Amino acid sequence: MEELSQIIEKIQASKDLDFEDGLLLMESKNLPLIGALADYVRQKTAGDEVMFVTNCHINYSNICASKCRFCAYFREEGQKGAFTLTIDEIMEKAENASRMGATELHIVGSLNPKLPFEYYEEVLSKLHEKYPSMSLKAYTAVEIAYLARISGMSVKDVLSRLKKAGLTGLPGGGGEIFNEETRKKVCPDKISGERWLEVMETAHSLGIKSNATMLYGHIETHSDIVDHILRLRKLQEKTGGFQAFIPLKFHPDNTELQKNGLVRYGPTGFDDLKIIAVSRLLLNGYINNIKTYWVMVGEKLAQVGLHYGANDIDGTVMEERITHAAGGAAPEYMPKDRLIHLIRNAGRIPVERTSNYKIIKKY
Ligand code: V47
Repeated sequence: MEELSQIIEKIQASKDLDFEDGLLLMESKNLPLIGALADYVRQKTAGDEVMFVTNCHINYSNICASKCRFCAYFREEGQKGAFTLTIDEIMEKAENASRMGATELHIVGSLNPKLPFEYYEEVLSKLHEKYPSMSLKAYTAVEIAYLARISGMSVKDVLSRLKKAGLTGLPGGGGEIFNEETRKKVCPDKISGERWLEVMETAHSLGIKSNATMLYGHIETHSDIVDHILRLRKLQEKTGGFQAFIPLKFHPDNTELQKNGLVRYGPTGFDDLKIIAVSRLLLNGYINNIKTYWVMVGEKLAQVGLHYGANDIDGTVMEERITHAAGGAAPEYMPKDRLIHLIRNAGRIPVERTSNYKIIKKY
């Protein structure tokens, strides 16, 4: 308690926490206290409502030039299990999602050298034409930077054309960990953290909202975690375009990091709750929605996360593939009733939202 007394004072006075505060929190083992502080801040900023969305993930391809060492999902062209969906196949998946009541499609894939920019644009325009009220949260900042590179267009032009085709917002994937040295070790061929932030800044300047993520529990240090969250906070101060922060729990199975012996086990439950709580505390006043992502932490811990600073449980997530390829044990789909049950049992009010955080229904 003593070690965190200055932090408690800052929180009570609604002052921003700084890098040193973040490190102290990360190093502390006083999880109940950190959780209580985060819960206090969550109550003040987000109240007792817990958001969720009825959504479906569509992964259009797993053939990827990036070959990240934490990823068990990608395949090389011609390798067993490699696939690329045709636009008709994507439409079929969207039809199924629409029949199941989805209001958001989360569309991400890979850096597939065979797919031209026009494929990405047509996916959105066809979906938008057929399902005009469906939110299309599509393509990470990494995919957007790749599209700019292969098409010769600027990031701004890529985003403008995609917006015109029906893009609602960008998912937060590809953030991984911004620290340059660590990033080089876990995803050497991916764009830098600074480039990721630049793409997000351009999206926000065009009125395209986005989410932000951080992959934790691999080889990163506490300092990398605090640095990552504070870089996001700095950009948010400038643009206000991030809608939610989602800490992503690393799953090591079938990944290069595990095969090389660099990571043996993924994060523990203690780490999962600590990261949610520290994110809430560091982002207080900047990003108001913190997700506890049941697909990665499991439904039981996701529910507990609602008492450690989170106010959003993501969604029904039909067809999640990336975590499952790396040993994720959560189901691939969570019926809406079950999400509502989890939220209510945590003593909170379930609120169904759109992709862009408009309220659809309170339960
Ligand atoms: O960018 C890859 C991560 C991300 C592994 O914006 C892994 O609302 C754990 O970004 N273990 C994709 N994680 C998922 C993502 C996401 C999910 C839910 C909601 C939103 C949102 C975004 O998954 C990748 C990468 O960081 N990832 N491999 C792994 N082995």
